[in-house]
Amino acid sequence: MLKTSQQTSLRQEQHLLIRQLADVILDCWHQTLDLSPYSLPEGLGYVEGKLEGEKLRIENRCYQTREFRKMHLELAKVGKNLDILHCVMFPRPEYPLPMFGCDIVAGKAGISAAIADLSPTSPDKTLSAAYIQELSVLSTDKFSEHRELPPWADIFSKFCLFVRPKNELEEQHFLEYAQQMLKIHCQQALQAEPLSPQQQELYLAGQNYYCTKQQKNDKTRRVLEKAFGPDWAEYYMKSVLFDVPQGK
Ligand code: BLA
Repeated sequence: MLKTSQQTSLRQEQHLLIRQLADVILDCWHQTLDLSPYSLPEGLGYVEGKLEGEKLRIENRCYQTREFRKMHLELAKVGKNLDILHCVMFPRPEYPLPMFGCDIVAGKAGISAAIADLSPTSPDKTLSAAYIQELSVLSTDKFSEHRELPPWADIFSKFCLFVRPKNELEEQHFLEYAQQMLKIHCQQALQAEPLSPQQQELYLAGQNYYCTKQQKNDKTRRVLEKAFGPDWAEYYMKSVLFDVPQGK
């Protein structure tokens, strides 16, 4: 049931906005950061599953840098009609950096969810003055439908953009927002200074809190459970999508 061999890239089969954002993310990573490979648990680079209903295919790319423990870009396809992009950048606990995360879910009727955020990991759950200053310039009012966040989502910052884009123009506005946010983040990361060991513990706790909350997203879990069963879904959410970083 599980296939781990490398198949032709899913990317060509994905919704245009997903392909564009995947390109933007990879370009930004390659252009600004000094990337090394990051190994996912054995066999989880490319995965296929089918229990009931439609086939789910997952393709993962993962890197690490001086500043980031793990930078994960995932493309997934459920049957012919559901395309997903998922991306999270986990900072190394040495640095006081927020978590960049984004998710696009595209169905037959278009994109139902597009979200991008830089989520704080600091003890007081706020972004630094430098981030706030840069992010304040970005505009979130170019969308006709902003979506309400679910109850578990108290991890996101006030700069979180969560929309259902109504047309190509709004899709491009989302792409632009995510790109600007990512650019700000990579620039800030390059200037980050290491924390004291006591502070590191606090920021690590902030990352743990973020991961614990993201693991409560039932919509993600349900898609994975349908294709792979509940045990595998639990394992995948805890060890690949939102693995809680280890302290020293
Ligand atoms: C929503 N995520 C969803 C939805 C699906 C997935 C099917 C519902 C779409 C909708 O409500 O219109 C599925 N997302 C997946 C799957 C993967 C995935 C299967 O990433 C991976 C294999 N989710 C994230 C990240 C964020 C995120 C990094 O992975 C934010 C930074 C957010 N996704 C997120 C939120 C919702 C969502 C907030 C809406 C949840 C809700 O309305 O209950």
